[in-house]
Amino acid sequence: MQERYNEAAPLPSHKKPITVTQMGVIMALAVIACVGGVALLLFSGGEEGGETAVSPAQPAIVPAVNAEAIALGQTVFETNCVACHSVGGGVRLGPDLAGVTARRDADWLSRWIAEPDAMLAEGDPIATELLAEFNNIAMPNLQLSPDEVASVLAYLEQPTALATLAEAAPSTAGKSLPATDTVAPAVADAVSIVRNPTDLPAPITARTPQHRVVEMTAIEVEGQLADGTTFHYMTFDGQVPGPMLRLRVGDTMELHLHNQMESLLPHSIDLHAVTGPGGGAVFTQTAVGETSIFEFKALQPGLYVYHCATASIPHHISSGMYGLILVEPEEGLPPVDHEFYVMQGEIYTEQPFGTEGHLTFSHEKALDEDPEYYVFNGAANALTLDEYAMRAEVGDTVRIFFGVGGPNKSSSMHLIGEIFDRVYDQASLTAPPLTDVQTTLVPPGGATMVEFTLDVPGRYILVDHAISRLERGLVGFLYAEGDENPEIFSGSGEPDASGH
Ligand code: HEC
Ligand SMILES: [Cu+2]
Repeated sequence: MQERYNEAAPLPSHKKPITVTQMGVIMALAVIACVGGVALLLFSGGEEGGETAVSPAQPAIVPAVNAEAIALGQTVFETNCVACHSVGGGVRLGPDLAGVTARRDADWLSRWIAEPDAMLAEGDPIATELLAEFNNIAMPNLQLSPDEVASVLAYLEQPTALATLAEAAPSTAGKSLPATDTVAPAVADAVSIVRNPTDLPAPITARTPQHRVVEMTAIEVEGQLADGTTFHYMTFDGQVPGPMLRLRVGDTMELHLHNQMESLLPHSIDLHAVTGPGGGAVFTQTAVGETSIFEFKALQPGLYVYHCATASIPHHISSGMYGLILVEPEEGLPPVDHEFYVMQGEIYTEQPFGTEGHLTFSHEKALDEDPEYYVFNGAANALTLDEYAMRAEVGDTVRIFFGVGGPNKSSSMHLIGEIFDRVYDQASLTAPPLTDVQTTLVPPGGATMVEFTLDVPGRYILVDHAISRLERGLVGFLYAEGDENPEIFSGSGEPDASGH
């Protein structure tokens, strides 16, 4: 039983004794299950309407109709506005909105929330002044419906009304109104955003410089973060990481970035393979429904990170907007049997790790660099699932293109049970590789290329050796099929049968 890491990921047919390390991992996993359960209990048992900081100036009684609008407005606000605004919590990318309904005219406010881009384009004097005051960061058009605009204004007018109401009559109103720390149910039709680690372009064979046209689309999507848990991801082409781009030194790339009509926010791309200010971000700030184009020449070989560079940048990156671009040297890379594409990231949710439901992004935790989830290829434990696990045969040479989207944490990349024969440190493909490496450091916005040969069959476990992160979703499997190799590895420890 304890080998069954995940119900959805049955083991391959070859069974073998588990090692001490694997045992450790398995026990850790048991702990996760327990901790997760406790967290959930604590969470669901939490007080309703826990926000009790009620200002005495607020009216104690709110008409039911208004309360509904305020509740909707709070949801709209938490989904669309918290990345840039607080209500009474201080300035973020945009102004603190406490008291904004008192300091601005109602018509101005409704129009501003609906179409700030149009008002800025017209040169509205208040908007222009605000823009200058906030470092020329323009508030995006969030495509809200008139109802949503009205409700968010109702909420901004009485931001603590619900808490007051819940306190005044906890038995009735407290039940039907969303308290500030409840969780919305998981989105029913949320999709898998996990990119299969085998999904990458083949090695380049053309050995003269070429012009390549690449189309990418910024897609915001409700995705599965963990079992029973969903999250609003932002992606390149719908998956995390974005597509791996592959070209040869001397190639030119013409990149077309589309931003879907359905997006809430503008998006852009900064590729570390680019030489020029902003790495592409200057040319590609792309409004909802639009397309931008830029071109660059790949001057230096290497494995580079790309990411969205639209404010709030940590919000966009942590929500999934990163990928790798490989610039092969003129002579190409040495051939190997398998290439895999893996990236590490962090996810900052308001709700603690293990909470079921639709989790919301926490700007505070992103600022504090205090993530709830760590992920390989976008979702918790994704690469342990049968459909996404890496597979090879004994005797094969394996190469992993590994990057850290982050945005904040370095990875101590390690494959339990294997030694990297070659590490292209810092993803430099022109310096000689390091040899015989156990663990390699990869900084945020950085990458590495590792190569090794599999000598012994079984399951190898990809981790960040900052190993607490394993209990927050950061783990992947690599299965090697083939004949046992007792000369290199054998033992007679407890086989599968023992309990916990
Ligand atoms: C990407 C960041 C961002 C998001 C998301 C955002 N805003 Fe803003 N907002 C700003 C910035 C920056 C300003 C001030 C500068 C300007 O004029 O654009 C601003 C200004 C405002 C103002 C004027 C404040 C004042 O003091 O007059 C209001 C009201 C406002 N936003 C409401 C909202 C609401 C409601 C939402 C969500 C539906 C929202 N904003 C989402 C960045 C954002
Ligand atoms: Cu973005």
